[in-house]
Amino acid sequence: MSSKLNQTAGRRRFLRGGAILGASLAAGARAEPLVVAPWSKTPGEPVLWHPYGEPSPFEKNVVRRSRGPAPLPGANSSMTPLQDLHGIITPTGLVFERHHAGIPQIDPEQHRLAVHGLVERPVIFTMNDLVRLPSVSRIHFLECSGNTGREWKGPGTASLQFSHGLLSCCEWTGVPLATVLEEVGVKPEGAWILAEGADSAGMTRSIPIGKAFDDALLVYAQNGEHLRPEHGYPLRLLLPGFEGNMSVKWLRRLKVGREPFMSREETSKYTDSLPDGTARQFTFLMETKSVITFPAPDHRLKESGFYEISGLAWTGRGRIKRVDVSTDGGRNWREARLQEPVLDRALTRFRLPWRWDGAPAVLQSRALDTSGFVQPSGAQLVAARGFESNYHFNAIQSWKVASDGVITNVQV
Ligand SMILES: Nc1nc2c(c(=O)[nH]1)N[C@H]1C(S)=C(S)[C@@H](COP(=O)(O)O)O[C@H]1N2
Ligand SMILES: [Mo]
Repeated sequence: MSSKLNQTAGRRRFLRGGAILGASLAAGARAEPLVVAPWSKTPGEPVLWHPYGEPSPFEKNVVRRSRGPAPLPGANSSMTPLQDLHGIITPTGLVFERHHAGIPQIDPEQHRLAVHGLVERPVIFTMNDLVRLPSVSRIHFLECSGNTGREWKGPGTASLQFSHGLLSCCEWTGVPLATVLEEVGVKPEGAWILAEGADSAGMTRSIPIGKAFDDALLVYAQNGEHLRPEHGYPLRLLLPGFEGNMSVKWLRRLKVGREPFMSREETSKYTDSLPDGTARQFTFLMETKSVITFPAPDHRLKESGFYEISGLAWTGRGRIKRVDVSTDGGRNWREARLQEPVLDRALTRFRLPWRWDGAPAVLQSRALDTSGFVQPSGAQLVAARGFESNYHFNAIQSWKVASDGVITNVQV
């Protein structure tokens, strides 16, 4: 289609939308003069009111939330309020946190990264040594593989923030790990790399050497500023599309070896129990997934009429190709509009106009990625994997809208 035709089609769609809106807007309109509010009559706050900018006080409920107190010192997570966000970038102050032993406060002058093992020239880098190397900035999602884990055993919590909030998407700036590996010279038998964090959890994961050379980043900045302490200041690993746990924060050591190192986080944890009693190990990829972020259980629809259904889709395999949305529990599907840019292993925003007639409805979204992978139904996922796992739950999510506008988490 030519761009001219595209514009015409877009305009026609818009007019149709306008017709839907018309009735409800007219009902609210008043033929009265516009009030001049107090804030229009006197100068406002000065510059540098907040030397580091903050949201409006009216947005004070848009915050990360945690399920409860830490079971062990510092071992906790907080969740991103996806229900209140727009576009694809997560504001840094709202990016979920997952720490196994709290947030270390690290002086960048004293921080070191050791690269050793099966290498020609073992090196200990300072932060200055690292940041002077050629850098890149890329936009990628990061999802904890435990995200949505409570859905394995039936409908989990009635909140998008708590069901899907271990998810973020940021612009990351850092040095390709490949550059550092070329500096130290990986020996031919080097096949895996152990990544270790400087927190007291001593988090360690084994990374296949192919991923390390392909697109792994040694990240020092997030959304344009230096990493925040809770996200790994001054240095973290980022493995695009892989489970969040492997993106080791407060990175202090990389050791090249022949085989995986079989650390705690890849044996007793972060493996997926199967119905036959065995477990899947090294399930790195985050698979195709999507969720409707408006409307969600964290909202309530006050009246029938026009709404724009909106949500997020992502895949560790590449780009999102299509998202279908159902408003009747999966009987009929309509293709949603994907908002540009649709980036490689980044969150993709989708939108679909909807007129709610006030009757009960079940909203669902289903993503398809460029590799041809379709997001499974809950039944398909459980048939393949059983329900003993805590990780990698990526099934279609259903939100039920009741006639009073209350929204709940259901499985259909
Ligand atoms: N050193 C270290 N790295 C870590 C963790 C940790 O506890 N210690 N948590 C991991 C887990 S489980 C996840 S999901 C991501 C979360 O990154 P974020 O807190 O920046 O969102 O960091 C990973 N990297
Ligand atoms: Mo995680």
